[in-house]
Amino acid sequence: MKSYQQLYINGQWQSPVQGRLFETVDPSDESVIAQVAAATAEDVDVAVRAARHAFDQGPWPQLSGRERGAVLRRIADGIRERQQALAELEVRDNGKPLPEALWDIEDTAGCFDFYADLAERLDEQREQPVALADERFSSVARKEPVGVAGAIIPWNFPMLMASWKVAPALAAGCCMVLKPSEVTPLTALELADIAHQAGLPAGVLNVVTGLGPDAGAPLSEHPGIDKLAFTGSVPTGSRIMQAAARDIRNVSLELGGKSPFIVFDDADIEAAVEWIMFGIFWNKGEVCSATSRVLVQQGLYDTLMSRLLEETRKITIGNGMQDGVLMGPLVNQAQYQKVTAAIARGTEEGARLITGGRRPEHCDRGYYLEPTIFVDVPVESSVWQEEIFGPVVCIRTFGDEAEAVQLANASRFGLAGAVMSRDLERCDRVARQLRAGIVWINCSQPTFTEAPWGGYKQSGIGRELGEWGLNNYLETKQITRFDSAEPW
Ligand code: TXE
Repeated sequence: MKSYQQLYINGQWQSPVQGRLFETVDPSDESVIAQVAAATAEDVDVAVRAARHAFDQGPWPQLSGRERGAVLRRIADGIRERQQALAELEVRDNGKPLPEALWDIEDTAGCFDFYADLAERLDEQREQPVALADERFSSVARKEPVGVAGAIIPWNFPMLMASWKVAPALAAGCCMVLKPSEVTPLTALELADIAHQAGLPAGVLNVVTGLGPDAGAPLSEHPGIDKLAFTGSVPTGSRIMQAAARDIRNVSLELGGKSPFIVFDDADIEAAVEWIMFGIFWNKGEVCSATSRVLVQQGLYDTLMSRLLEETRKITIGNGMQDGVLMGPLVNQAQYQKVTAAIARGTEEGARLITGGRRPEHCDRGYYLEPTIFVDVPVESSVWQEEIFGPVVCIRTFGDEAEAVQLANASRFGLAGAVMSRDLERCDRVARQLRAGIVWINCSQPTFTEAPWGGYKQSGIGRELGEWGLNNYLETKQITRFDSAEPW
């Protein structure tokens, strides 16, 4: 078994060239969980070369989809065998409650199984005939792996976010260098171990832990990378896109959000309350598609608010390992400072804080924050406009459907949105007007491995999950033959 002080490169555990380490911290009590290998540009270079060699010379891209699928299924099995331990590790590193972490790990395994199926299907669907108007020629469109992918992922769903990139890349026949977030690096190293045990050939998956500027930046700039896949903040996404632009590398980005949740006055109030609670307080609001802006039709406002306040006050905050805890600590000190600063700014900007905004009284250590609700939020305020990425929801009223749509779309983000109403025609109409990549009707947040995930506007470029996720890692080649005996 590996040590967290080593990187997984070319099928081996290796110490970082400069021997540097960084600490990963348990946000529930601020204790150090582990010292972790801090990769630098030299290590990234070795990892990219290993992936390059595995792609250019190794068997992986040449295997049939069925053969690759078998390895992916063994990885899924390996994840399930360690589900409890992986979930507990995720709780310590990220702070989320254990039931949520168990759910993440189950979904992670499911993602590998899903892409195992798509890898198999690729065997039948790799080449499709293209009908040409000029019948002297015949043509096929053929799907081939894009090559070596560099994946940079965040800390909110550490292992699940790894699977959204690793599973489709491997299914497609790509090789990969994965850099997890320095805030939650541990389960990505476990994933490397599981992949190794599952018989993944050397160099196909390489995991380099390290800081963004020291390991992420060299990965995004490395000329040996054919494709960059990133999930994280807009500023870092922009840097990655600039690095990709230098050598015209394929890039997909999943960035932030400020997702609206529209409640019409004919909606089922209890259901609306439940979905809002889940949408913003699940995973401490550290969710890119979080229900961070709620738009309530005037007639329903008072009733909805009193029920929402009632439910919010019932939330049990504490260490994610304790039974009955619904909300754990924020992921780290930096995020705690970012969220509390945003709350202070919101109050200064005229939004009315009606609950939360403070550290709970019973928590003297750890990055705990009460669930927070702002009302009467000015549309130009930063709390309404900017991603906070914490358990903070901003609520406003609206008069009619047109105003709801206008307010919902007035954002530089466009990741997700939701609409609640008993009038399904209205739901469908509004869903089609929202400028967002994911729209939920009478629900919020359920995520399906089969369905496309990604954003409009500054929420990103490209789609993950489903067949769209696989296509991220495939090139399309045209092969055209001149069939005529006549000269051209
Ligand atoms: O993000 P970063 P941070 C948002 C959220 C949060 C904010 C900051 O609003 O408060 O981002 O979080 C790597 N070159 N989201 O600082 O910097 C980094 O090591 C290459 C939304 O954690 O985007 C990590 O692996 N890589 C989001 C990854 O980028 C670099 C989830 C994400 O970190 C790099 C997380 C560089 N120069 C945060 N600098 C979502 N959409 O789900 C950093 N990284």
